[in-house]
Amino acid sequence: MASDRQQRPEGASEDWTIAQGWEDYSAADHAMWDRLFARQAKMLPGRAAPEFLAGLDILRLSKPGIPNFDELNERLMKATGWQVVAVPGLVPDDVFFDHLANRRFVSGNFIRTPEQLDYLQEPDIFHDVFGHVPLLANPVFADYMESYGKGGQRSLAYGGLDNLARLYWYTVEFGLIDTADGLRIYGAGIVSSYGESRFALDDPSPHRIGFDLERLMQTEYRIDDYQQSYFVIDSFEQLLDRTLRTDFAPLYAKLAGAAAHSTDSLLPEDRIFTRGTQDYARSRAVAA
Ligand code: HBI
Ligand code: FE
Repeated sequence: MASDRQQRPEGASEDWTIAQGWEDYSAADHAMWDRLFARQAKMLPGRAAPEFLAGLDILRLSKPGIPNFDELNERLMKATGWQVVAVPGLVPDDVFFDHLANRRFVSGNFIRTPEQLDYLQEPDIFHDVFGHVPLLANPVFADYMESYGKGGQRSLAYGGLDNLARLYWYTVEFGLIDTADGLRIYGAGIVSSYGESRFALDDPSPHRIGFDLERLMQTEYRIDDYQQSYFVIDSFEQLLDRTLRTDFAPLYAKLAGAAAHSTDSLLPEDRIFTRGTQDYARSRAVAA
């Protein structure tokens, strides 16, 4: 995690927020949103968690194109008391956690270009809003996100950020959920990605492992490619309950002395949904 504090851009407030500047989006920007939205919305039924699909409607506003945060926030506030605020890009960890702890989700205000259609380094408004907002309209997940923000603030004091960041990564960004109809995706990094929406569910390469908080907080992750392991929750209630009932301070102390598990490790105590071949990761390693 970056320890050197980033410089707050000129024009951004103390809390790093900026105006969305909805009037300034070009026709091409709005068309990019509509194109990405249509592509994902078509693919996600039968793949995404029912709670995510139910939340998608909150993004269908009075005008097509990139959602105007004023209108979106009116709906989101009614649903769960959350707000979306615009930021120029990645914000420092303490700023990020302060927003979450107060039920504000930060979103980049820019959208990717056609050259960046399937890969970009910093989260844009499509990832942040399409990926994250539908579940923020779900009361249980909304509480989980606030609780994560509060836990994030405490993790900075305990030196537990690296461990806690893995919880965010393997749930909020890349989580899978077990349903009566089979595994479904809910992580924002998956549902906002055309390629990973298929890979995470259908590809024989990655491991799919039952959620275990301590195990997951010891597991490294990849920021450069599809995940080699996904963790599967039973329900959002389980996720919220497990994190609310855990005293993280002693856990951080314990994990500080333990070696991390690699991205492709399987442990004897793992509840394995799929033992991955890791063929995809191997082919990429050879090509690199
Ligand atoms: N900033 N804009 C933005 N979006 C994030 O997801 C984000 C961030 N800053 C820090 C951060 N995430 C991390 O603290 C978490 O992923 C743990
Ligand atoms: Fe994200």
